[in-house]
Amino acid sequence: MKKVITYGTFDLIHHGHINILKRAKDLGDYLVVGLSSDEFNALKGKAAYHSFEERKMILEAIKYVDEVIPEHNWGQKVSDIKSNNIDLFVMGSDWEGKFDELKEHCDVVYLPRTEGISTSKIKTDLLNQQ
Ligand code: C2G
Repeated sequence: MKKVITYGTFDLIHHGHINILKRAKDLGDYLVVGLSSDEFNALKGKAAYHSFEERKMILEAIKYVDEVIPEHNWGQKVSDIKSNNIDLFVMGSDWEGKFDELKEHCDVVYLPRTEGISTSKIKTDLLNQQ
């Protein structure tokens, strides 16, 4: 069984998120998502609309996602890869090259981002509609 992992905040789930989850799952048999905790989001300078538990529930309802684990910090990826027997690490192309050190432990693939959508765009567009 080929196990894939990807990480993110996945707030206000949109088709860009679904696209990366679908493509990541298509590259293997089992997809683990490292979901950023609310505390880690604060470190990333992000304030998610949905709490970790709400974002976890939504992700677990997506057919491409097999398992959700918490992402607490930048440094846990190697131990996650080892403890979950991960074969492939996938991220969107906005992270191109940023996680290449993981190539010592598994394959690393960056997939093209879905253009024209982002959680911050959703927030901005909704504000402008008011
Ligand atoms: N993404 C995408 N297309 C978009 C928006 C997002 O492909 N239009 C991808 C991102 O490239 C990322 C994933 O969806 O691979 C999740 O994006 P975010 O929720 O914004 O996560 P991010 O803030 O990038 O956190 O340790 C890694 C970090 O946790 C990643």
